[in-house]
Amino acid sequence: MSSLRLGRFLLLLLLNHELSLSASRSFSVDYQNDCFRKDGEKFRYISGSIHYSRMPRAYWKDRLLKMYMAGLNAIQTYIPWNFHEESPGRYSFSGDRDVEHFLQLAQDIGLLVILRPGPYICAEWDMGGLPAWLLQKKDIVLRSSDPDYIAAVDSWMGKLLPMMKPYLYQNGGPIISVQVENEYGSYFACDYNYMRHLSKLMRSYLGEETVLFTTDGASLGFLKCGTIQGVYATVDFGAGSNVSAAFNVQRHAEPNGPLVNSEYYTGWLDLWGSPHSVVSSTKVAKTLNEILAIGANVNMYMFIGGTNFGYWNGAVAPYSPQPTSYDYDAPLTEAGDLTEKYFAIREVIKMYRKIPEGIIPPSSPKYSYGAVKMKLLQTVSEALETLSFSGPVESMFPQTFTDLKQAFGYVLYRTELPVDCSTPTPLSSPLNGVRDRAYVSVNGVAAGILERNKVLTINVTGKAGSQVDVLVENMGRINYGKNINDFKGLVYNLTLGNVALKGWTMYSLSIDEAINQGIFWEMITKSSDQLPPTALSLPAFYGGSFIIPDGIPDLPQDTYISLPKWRKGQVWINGFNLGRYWPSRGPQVTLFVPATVLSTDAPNNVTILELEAAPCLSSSCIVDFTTTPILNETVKYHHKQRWAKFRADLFGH
Ligand code: 6GJ
Repeated sequence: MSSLRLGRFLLLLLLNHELSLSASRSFSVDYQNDCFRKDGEKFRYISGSIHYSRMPRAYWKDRLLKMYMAGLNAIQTYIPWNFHEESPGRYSFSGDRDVEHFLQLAQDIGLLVILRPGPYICAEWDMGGLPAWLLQKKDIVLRSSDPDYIAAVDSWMGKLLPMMKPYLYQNGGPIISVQVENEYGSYFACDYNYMRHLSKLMRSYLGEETVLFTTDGASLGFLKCGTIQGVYATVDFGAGSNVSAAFNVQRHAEPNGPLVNSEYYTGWLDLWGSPHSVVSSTKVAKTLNEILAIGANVNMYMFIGGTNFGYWNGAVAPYSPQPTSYDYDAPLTEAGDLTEKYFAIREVIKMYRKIPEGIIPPSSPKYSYGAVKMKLLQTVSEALETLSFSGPVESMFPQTFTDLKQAFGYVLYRTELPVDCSTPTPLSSPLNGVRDRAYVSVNGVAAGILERNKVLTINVTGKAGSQVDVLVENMGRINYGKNINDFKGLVYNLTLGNVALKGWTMYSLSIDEAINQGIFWEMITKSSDQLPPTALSLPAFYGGSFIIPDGIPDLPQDTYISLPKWRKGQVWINGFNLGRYWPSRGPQVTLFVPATVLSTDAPNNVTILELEAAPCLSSSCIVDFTTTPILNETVKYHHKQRWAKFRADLFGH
């Protein structure tokens, strides 16, 4: 056969394969029989939520396999816009952000995918997944027809959705449905033009046959603004709910079609300063059984929560940030370990569908690498020139992170005392403008901490002209409700007495970049001094390292880092930003350390930014790598205390 004829023959074979593939693959809503149909057959999904952005790429397959072995036939995942477009037009889809690889893994394992690309996703994720650079337009109305918002959404969806199209079920991929926005009925704007625009936009990229859906809380009020013509309406509700009442609400929007709970809560979120949330396995299994018994479709939120690495956590209004752990008391722990809840759910599913036979991947072994001695490297003020890659910015009044074009982390604001303060003088944020926590020092001596909604005034002393440093920490943007346009930094003036402080120099701190460049590590051998033994000391960097010998089978293994007697800060291991620690507030006390960030080829470098006071004048200047997570420490600052203090500061009583 000539090469031309062979080529034609192969092309015909390929086309035939494609056509037969696409011809036989379909997923749709069957309104006559109140069900989904997959390839023409009745289909009910039993799904679980997993967020690829909350676990290392190397662990995706293990988690997905465990979900498959629990009897799930689908998974649900969000795509956080800010995780993939950190600045306009600068995209990242590789490594831990390779969503296509994640989708392919799910398909290879035999799991269908319910995709939730937002653009807003809530999810206890910074600003609900919306990129902070949207706030460059200060009066932008997020999640609306605001033209600047829509332009950014169109651009992002124009990048993302063509990438997703090949993964649609009808095109040979695992994606069976795509959510439009996220619980839009809970948002104040109630902008039908926005929702219509979004659904048209998604259809233009994904085709008319793709099942689009919305999700809202199970109440008529939410459905009023959350549903849109031509997009299938689903609801969400948790364990212990009245299942028939909840689905009756869905029936108001969808008199026919499959019953769907898109977020069946298997646990709940945590907040710094509030007790760890738990939901009983018995309760979760009971309501799950009720849902499956009536033939409804369900997605369990979360099936595995994972971790808010780096600065990715969100916050609940008026202001309570979520911790680094997103364990969620889910059937799989933050570290991917099997729980009693996992098996309780598996037993329920077993009553409704055949469970895969074979080995369930086991919980991972944890290794106790033990104590690592830490040494003071530099205070933030000493490291200013090194850390401020873009150099200082001067202005009469303080600028926000957005003004300074910084999304996450820390900015140091510097000014001077305008007058002598020989007696304690109030330094205040009268309009509650510290977003979110400020570490104040005068002439290099720690003076106190201002905190959003909690501490609006501290007292300072010093001579006129004394240098005042205010290190402001962004603790995570509100991810739910009308205040998600959560600007960070000093968003209103600070006052000394009753006079606004003027004449500011601001340093955006590129800490992650500096640590990745090893900037601190030249000094670890030199440093021997410590900070003075005060209750509150200057924000400072500490370093330590430990060796994991190579050639020992199975090492490195996962572990947890405990920071006994440290108070609050950020921790990096080998340059990987593990997240925030705040054992002085709780309930989380240890941080999960995936083995993927550890090395047997070189010393493992631990870098800590301690914001309040390190335990380094005693023998406990250590961090400890242990085998056990602690997420439920007794809370030191419960919300009742918090509100009383906030009210007293604001109203003086
Ligand atoms: C869902 O609505 C959301 O769609 N949900 C929660 N909502 C309450 C928000 C705080 C009061 S908590 C857990 C889930 C996720 O945030 C989900 O993204």
